[in-house]
Amino acid sequence: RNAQNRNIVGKYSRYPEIVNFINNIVFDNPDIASSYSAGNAKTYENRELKVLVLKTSTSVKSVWLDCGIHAREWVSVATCVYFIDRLIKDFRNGDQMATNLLGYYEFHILPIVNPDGYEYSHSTSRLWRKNRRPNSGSSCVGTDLNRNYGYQWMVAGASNNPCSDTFAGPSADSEVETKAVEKAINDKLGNWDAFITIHSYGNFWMVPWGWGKPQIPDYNDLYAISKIGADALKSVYGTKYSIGSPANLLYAAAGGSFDWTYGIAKIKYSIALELRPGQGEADYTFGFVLPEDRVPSVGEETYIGLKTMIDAIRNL
Ligand code: ING
Ligand code: ZN
Repeated sequence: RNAQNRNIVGKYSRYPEIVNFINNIVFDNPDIASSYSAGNAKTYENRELKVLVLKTSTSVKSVWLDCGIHAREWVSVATCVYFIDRLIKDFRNGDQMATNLLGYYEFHILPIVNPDGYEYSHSTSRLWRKNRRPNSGSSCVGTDLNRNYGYQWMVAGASNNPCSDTFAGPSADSEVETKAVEKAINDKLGNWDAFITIHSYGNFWMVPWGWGKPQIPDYNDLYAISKIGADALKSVYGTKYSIGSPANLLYAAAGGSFDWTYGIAKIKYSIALELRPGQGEADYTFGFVLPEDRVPSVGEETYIGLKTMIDAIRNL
């Protein structure tokens, strides 16, 4: 166990600190924690996509949670870290919902889908969004990983210009980060009860589709479960979320991860969140650059919202 490190829970932290955090969790909790490298892949800058698995001997189905697909959305990454810490603490303290959840589910948590971009947003350019792989024939770097997934790729809200922040990549599933997540999902296909991917900002609790306005066949079921989560989240600090699809709440955007998990991997409860700040809040003008002292409350409310939603899915 590496005890030299600062406690990163409730803080913004760097990629190596999060790798250490996961390694320490595994070392300290050998009965419930393990980790693997998604897709056994390395990013362009040679980083691993380290997934933490939390489960018990009775876990039968699986839940996926990822954060940090977009580099600048730091509060997303910090919320995955908070979620891991709090779920383990609640479980150890005998919290009923945490006990029920880990008694039934295997959690796969990837706190940073886009480590190269994340580090670049810390070192060089705070508002960087994409990954950091160079594009052939252009001096502009990076692909928007949430436009790169291979379902209805490039049909709306994505760009074929490598200099755009929403560049969808040279082809569908071209990026190692995309392929790694798809491989991890494919390796347990049919076993996932939920896929949850976390962004910031705007306070949105989102269901597919991103690619366009048509309503999914399961809309009413996804809405009901989202309402349970958003109500639980609101009960903590009064934060209000709007529920709906990206195409209806924000803008149409194809190639997002949850369109792929819903459309291709057939994970019914495919959910995407946009964390704080939300419109109408005093913090709204901070946008992606939310002050670090908000991290513990965002982490806590999101944890309560997600755990309540997942427990409702478990009880279906
Ligand atoms: N928002 C998401 C984006 O990629 C989204 C919204 C989610 C679109 C899921 C499509 C699918 O644009 C941010 N803030 O990145
Ligand atoms: Zn995002």
